[in-house]
Amino acid sequence: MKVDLIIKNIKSLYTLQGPNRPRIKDEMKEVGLIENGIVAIKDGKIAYVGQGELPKEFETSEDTKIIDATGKTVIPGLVDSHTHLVHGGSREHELAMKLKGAKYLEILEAGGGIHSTVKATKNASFLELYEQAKKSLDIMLSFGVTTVEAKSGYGLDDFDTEIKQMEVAKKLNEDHPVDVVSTFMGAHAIPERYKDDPDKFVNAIIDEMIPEIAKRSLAKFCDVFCEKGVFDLEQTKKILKAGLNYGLLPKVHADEIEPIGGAELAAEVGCISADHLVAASDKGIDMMAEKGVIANLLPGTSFYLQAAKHARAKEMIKRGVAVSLSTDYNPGSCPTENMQLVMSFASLIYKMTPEEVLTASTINGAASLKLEDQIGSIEVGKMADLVILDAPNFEYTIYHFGINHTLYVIKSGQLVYDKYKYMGF
Ligand code: IZC
Ligand code: ZN
Repeated sequence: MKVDLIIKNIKSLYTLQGPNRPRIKDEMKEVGLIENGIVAIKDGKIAYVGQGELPKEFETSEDTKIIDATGKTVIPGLVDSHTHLVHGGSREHELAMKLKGAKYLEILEAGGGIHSTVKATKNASFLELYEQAKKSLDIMLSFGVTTVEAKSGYGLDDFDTEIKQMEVAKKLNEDHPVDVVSTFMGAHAIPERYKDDPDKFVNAIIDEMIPEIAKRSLAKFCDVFCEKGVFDLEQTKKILKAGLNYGLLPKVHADEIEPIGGAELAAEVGCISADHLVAASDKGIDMMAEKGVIANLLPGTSFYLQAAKHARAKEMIKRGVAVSLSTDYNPGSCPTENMQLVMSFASLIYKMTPEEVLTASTINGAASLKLEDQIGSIEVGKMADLVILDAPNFEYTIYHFGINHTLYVIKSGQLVYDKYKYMGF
């Protein structure tokens, strides 16, 4: 077999080899480390993974590219499975309010926060939204992210803007090397004109928006901001069940700020993931473990909100919940595309081991997007998405925090990021 690309002499190759399902408990520590590793790629897929030299049956030609990874680390492409990628404007004007003690939900209640981004997104053209999101996607790629989830939710009752956001995500998925998976999140805030009758907005989402989005195949998932003062448990359940009826898989922003039973609801509905979970109860965690709901945790957000509490990641892992990690990149509560920083936070704040962090950011992230059979590990037949890090081992990248360790990114077998080329020398 002739191969297209070989990465050889890899000091630390983390394959994440194992079952194509979310990894739980001690499985999260099993990262399939190979020292002096080698990977061969053909037609965008992994053709060989091993140690030392390539076996004889694999041949090279003049066209075969060879990357010498002496002293370097190779990991699967990172999966950022919770972002609000496509949006207009930014919210730095809210920083002064926050520093004076204004809380996220207070700013939202006063008509700022999400509502401010709704205005900016409505006023932005398709091209402006595309350019802004592309810039973020480029940054994410530079940090080693090869698959990203993108939520709508800055149109709310302005359905055209919701559609515009999802069309931008679709176009970026076509044009950009990073894969973009789309989520419909019309239920992100209660629009001003529905303030006195939020159920009317819930009905509009269920009766008008969800069927149309399903018809146009604009989203894989449906998500709701289930939070005190936003969407309650009943409304959330109704929306997620309606989405399921149209083939949209459920996800939920659960127990981010107030413990209102979001984790329990996620288990009851059978969500693929419940996200945030800062205030999740023991009962909710146990129910999630029982139903196989992934806890998609976002430590960058609780850090940025300067929250008093953080998600109890280690307790969740102990109780058998599969944990994934994401940036939550959004203009309000976590304006960063830096997945590597989030991974350091997960270790330093949650006390997750580097191995658990790596599992959470690769195969478990893939499972949060229902893509675990295609991406998330470096195994024969899987998509050739991998990152070459300028570090002797993965642990080093957690320890040396806040910087970008990426040297090269390979997406579907193509070299799509080269640190030194990117810098122009
Ligand atoms: O724009 O504030 N938490 N939704 C729920 C967000 C953060 C995004 C935002
Ligand atoms: Zn979010």
